[in-house]
Amino acid sequence: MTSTFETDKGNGGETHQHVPEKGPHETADHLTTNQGIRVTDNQNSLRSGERGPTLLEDFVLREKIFHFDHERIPERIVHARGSAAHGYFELYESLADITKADLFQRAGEKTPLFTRFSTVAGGAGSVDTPRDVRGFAVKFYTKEGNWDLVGNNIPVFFIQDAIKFPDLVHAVKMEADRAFPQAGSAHDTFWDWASLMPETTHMLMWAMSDRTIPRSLRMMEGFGIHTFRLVNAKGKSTFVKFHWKPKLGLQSTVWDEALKLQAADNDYHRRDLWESIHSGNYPEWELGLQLFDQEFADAQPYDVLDATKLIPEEVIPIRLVGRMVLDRNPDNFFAETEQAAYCPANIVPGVDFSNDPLLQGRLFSYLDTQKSRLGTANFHQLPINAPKCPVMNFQRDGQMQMNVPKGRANYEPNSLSDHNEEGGPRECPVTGFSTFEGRSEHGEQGDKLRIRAELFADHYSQARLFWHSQQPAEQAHIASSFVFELSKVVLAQVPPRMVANLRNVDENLAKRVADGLGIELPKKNAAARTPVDMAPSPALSIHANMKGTLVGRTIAVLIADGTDAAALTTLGKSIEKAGAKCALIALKIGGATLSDGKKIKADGQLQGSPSQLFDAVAVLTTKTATEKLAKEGAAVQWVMDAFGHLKAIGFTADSKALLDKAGVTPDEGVMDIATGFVEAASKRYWAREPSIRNLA
Ligand code: HDD
Repeated sequence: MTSTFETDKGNGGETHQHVPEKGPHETADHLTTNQGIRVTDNQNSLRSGERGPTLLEDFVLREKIFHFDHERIPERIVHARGSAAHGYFELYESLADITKADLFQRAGEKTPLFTRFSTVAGGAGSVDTPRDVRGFAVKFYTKEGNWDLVGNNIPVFFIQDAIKFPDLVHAVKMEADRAFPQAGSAHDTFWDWASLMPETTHMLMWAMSDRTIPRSLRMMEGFGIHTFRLVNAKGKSTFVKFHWKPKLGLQSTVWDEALKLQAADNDYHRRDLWESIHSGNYPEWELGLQLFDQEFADAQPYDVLDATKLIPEEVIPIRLVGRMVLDRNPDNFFAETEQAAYCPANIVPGVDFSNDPLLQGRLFSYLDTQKSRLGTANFHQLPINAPKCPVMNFQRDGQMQMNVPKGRANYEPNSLSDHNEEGGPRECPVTGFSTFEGRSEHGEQGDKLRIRAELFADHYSQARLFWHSQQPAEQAHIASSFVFELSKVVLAQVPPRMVANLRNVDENLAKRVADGLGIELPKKNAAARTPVDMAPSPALSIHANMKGTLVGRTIAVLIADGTDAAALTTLGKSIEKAGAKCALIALKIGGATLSDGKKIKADGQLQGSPSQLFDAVAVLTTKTATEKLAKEGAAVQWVMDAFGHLKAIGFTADSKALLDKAGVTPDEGVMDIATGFVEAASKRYWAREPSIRNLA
């Protein structure tokens, strides 16, 4: 298609569009080269004679191959695998009392945004469901410029100081010499490094929890992590931590399910996000603020500038101030999702940084990395990155300059405007961004020192808080994840060193992990600062915050020839009434002929649609069909896995034989379809787990 580039009106205050002039015979679907020359034949290169050599002269071929050869750009050094969507932020109430940021002034006002979710360790082509932290980056296109809130789905981070980031990333990504494992932390170098860095302990607890194996990008929280500032028109600053709360509630998979999802669908999360938006089920999150002042900060047993610490919601409640709705899929993955360049340094008047040393380092890294990734200092002109407000300055030139600035003035101050010529833009002393003038009385200024503040040395109190805020099933998952990951570590010195650290978190946890590894409980690692006990925070538990809802979920129904048409209609209606999608699975994608003689198409073929793709399953087959399915490995596995993944299973008297074959023993999540299956489907059955799997 025609390569038409348009610069956004926001760039340089200039509008400069290349619109191909229409030739006399031109229609919109003319195939052309990048120079606009119409192409007669896109199937055959130019050759000398019918069977002769291809000619160098063939500019159509050369240009096409040249462009193809250069299609790839360096992937992100971290967060390479991502999926994104357009949407908007809608403000509930004016926040003018705490911030002058324009997007927070008028209740009901919508600000466009682009949100990208990502895994951290894997490459761009890696799977969606490894055990990994998820990035949660939001670019708000405000009227006063772009504000990027570049967060994760975990409210704390592995390290306290940006100087450690390259070590963290080198340790966690595939190992330098062998280039494996891809997209996972279960290997020597990560645990070698982490076990030597006690400050990672709190985040490790989160990473080993089910937070890192989310069911859907739509069902996870987001966090700005650092303490930021909001500044109002009078110059008053309030500290803030940003939260995103998913409307669909929190939900994760279980580990065995996450592993099997990697085989069932590499793109499980990407597809889920894309399909839900495509079908009009727009995912939503509420933006929450934790607001506090210096007096509160000074009174805490942790430092609010330390990114390995959180503020429990029970201590500072979250004020929900607006919602983000993602309502449009990107038109082009590369142009938008891949070229999106987020940067925590992109803030607007009314928002400001804190002295968090991790944040301060990030302020450098992102702008810098975009140059090596996108190849030019002009990447801000790409449509996905361009602000939706005027951009006017004296920055000029550089590779891929898309704007055509006019006039002589490319410096400032100048007096050209005084002489009736274009003098260019001027400073904005009142409306411009002015850095909050923080006072230095809290040790925020002074001699140049390579040290950390005293409270940063407490590496265990909040790890312990997290552990004690989890429900028993969640604790078992955390302990088991440590066992799984450390069992993959070959370096003998590493697992005991990690367990020695865990003894500072909780003796019971450490003992369970040591038992699970089959090693002696090592001597406790000396803590740099004695941990304190904090009141448990139920807000940190996923299980305590799951919504008993089927909205946004999918229930699969296994059908076969002869399936009762009326029963299927009743079941399908009640699934849809509960807000879920009903997926029909059959031996053949062509579907099945129901009891009423009508053929119904399937949504998935059984062998390609294992039950880990669904939130609950039901088997609605005749006795004869069930007997046949009981000899089909994929059908038996389908039910067995649903049971193992703690899902509800619906059956009928005729289909129960399949469950028997799969070794499914009825419990409160396994029931006749007619006796409350759809209601039961909104839950996972944690109590079942100890009967089917040994957890640490
Ligand atoms: Fe980072 C990307 C989140 C610490 C350096 N980071 C990146 C992305 C997310 C985060 C979500 C992907 C954005 C996108 O979708 O394009 N990073 C975080 C969070 C951190 C954090 C929540 C701690 C609270 N990051 C961090 C540090 C450094 C970086 C301390 C370096 C000093 N991060 C980068 C980077 C990346 C990046 C190398 C890679 C690609 C990119 O920026 O655009 O600059």
